[in-house]
Amino acid sequence: MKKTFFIPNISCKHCIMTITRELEDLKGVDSVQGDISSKHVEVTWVEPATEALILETLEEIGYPAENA
Ligand SMILES: [Cu+2]
Repeated sequence: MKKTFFIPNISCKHCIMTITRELEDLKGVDSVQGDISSKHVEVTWVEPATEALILETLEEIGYPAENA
């Protein structure tokens, strides 16, 4: 699965680093590519990771995603 999430709280490279680290910790997440200016993060994953789990994790770490 591959999806781009819009994360309004992204403001600098540290936000991208935090999001990348936390999402890559999830089993099944293959890659995380963030872009500061567009506030978009592209995530590639396989099971057991799920979109719901990714959204939940983003919420927990203070970077809730909105529909792009
Ligand atoms: Cu930041």
